[in-house]
Amino acid sequence: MAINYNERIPNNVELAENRRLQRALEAWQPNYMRWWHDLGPEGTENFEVYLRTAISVESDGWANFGYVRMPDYRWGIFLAHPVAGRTIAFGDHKGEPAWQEVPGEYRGPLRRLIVTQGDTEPASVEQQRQLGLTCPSLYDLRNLFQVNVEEGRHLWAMVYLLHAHFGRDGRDEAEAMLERHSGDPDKPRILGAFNEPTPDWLSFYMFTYFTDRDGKYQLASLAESGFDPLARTCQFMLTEEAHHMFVGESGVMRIAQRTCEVMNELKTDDPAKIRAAGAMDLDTLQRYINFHYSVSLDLFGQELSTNAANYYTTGLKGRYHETKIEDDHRLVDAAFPVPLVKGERIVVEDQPALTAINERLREDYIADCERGLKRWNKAIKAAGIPREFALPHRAFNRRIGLFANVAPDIRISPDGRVITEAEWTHRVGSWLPTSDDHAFVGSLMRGVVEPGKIAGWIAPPARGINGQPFEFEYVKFH
Ligand code: BYC
Ligand code: FE
Ligand code: FE
Repeated sequence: MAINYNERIPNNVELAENRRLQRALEAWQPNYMRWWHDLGPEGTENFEVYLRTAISVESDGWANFGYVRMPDYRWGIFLAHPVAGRTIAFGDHKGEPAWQEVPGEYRGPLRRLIVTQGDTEPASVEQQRQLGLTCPSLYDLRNLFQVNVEEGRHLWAMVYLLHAHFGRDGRDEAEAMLERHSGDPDKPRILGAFNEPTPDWLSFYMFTYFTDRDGKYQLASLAESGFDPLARTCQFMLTEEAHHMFVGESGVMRIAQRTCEVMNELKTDDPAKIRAAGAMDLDTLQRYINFHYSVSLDLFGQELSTNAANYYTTGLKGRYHETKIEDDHRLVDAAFPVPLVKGERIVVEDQPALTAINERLREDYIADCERGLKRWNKAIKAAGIPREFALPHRAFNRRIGLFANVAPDIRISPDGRVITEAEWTHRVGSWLPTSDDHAFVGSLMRGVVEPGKIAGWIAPPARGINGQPFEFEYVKFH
């Protein structure tokens, strides 16, 4: 089960023993490389980057760091080890052996889940493709590229499942992954957040904090799947995801730290003065939090979803940490509290737990988001600044679900009040990033690529990568 890097497509699935599949994937590979060249990180063909590459799917399999020439990264197919005798943990098939092949009756919905998951991966690479040009330091540039190559690998993970288990339509879907593009008016990516631009590094850190975290929760739910190859694939993807969220959390933290430093130096909390000193004021950071959080909440789908109920009942997609939950894992008669708008107020009402599966996952996600906010607030407090970040109400700025179109002329404020469209229009500039915010943040974005140097709007990291100092030459240009 070791990863075989001697093959054209590195893998731990004994690809060489299935010539047909191997040939099909080898035929897809040049299309992937063309996509990476055209829509992957801009202008990086000759960069050597200090990257980690998996040498095994064991927990110490990440110990391998070294310089990799960007397009030579070895994208491959890595599944977590099978668990002998694994059974399905939930739904109508609870207790039956996990499926090694796609059950015919669930082929359509299973393919749809895999395609939706797969589509987000190259989308994020497309969204981030220009960021290398304006990196705040070599350390950050290296982290960006690490995230990018791993999102590319996540696409490989889903394409493998499509090729290996879905025949002709699987191959067609694999092609279509490279034909939809983020923000393309004719062929957009499937989910909303993946068509939003990621124009600056503040957006990038917010995206990796909030949107990659949706990835964590979706992957964890798919890692419970009764379809064993999907479960094992997602299990390994989760080990890569942890670093992406670390990049986001530490990135926002370092920006807030730098802002506090400037505020203390200048003894001011005036956003104009903070900006004039080349730092990002905390109000702007809060508006970015509001945007990225609300857009990421939409990724969990409708609060009440028959799709989600069916995925669960049929054993395709479970709950977060399904096997650690103590209930009957069928949920036929169970209820779950769901917030909804009643007149002037948001109230919480019990709904069938099966239809509320998406909302339950969103709830797990919200609790996880709070943890990082607490850590950011602790750092702000430690700097002596009397100010806290907060997550807006889950109903704020939603485009999917019960809060998306409550009624004409009705909106929800960040503190969860039902308000009129007029109040929204009047105040939205203090709630969501404005064009002025984007222009200001954009004006700070200049590439800093000398080892040991860093842009003025962000603090250096507490420690480097793999025990290396911050001054290490994380990227070599040729
Ligand atoms: N935008 O019944 P509903 C990641 C559609 S991120 C646009 O609630 P369901 C990553 C929905 O498709 C993780 N459309 O749907 C992060 C449905 O369409 P149809 C990605 C949306 O299926 C960073 C309709 O609305 N993985 O890995 O219960 C970097 C009704 O909705 C949206 C997954 O998402 C939206 N936001 O829930 C790189 C896992 N939301 O049927 C990577 C796989 C809903 O009416 N996907 N719609 O045509 C799923 O599990 C489900 O598809 C969803 C939606 C949870 C997304
Ligand atoms: Fe991913
Ligand atoms: Fe990710």
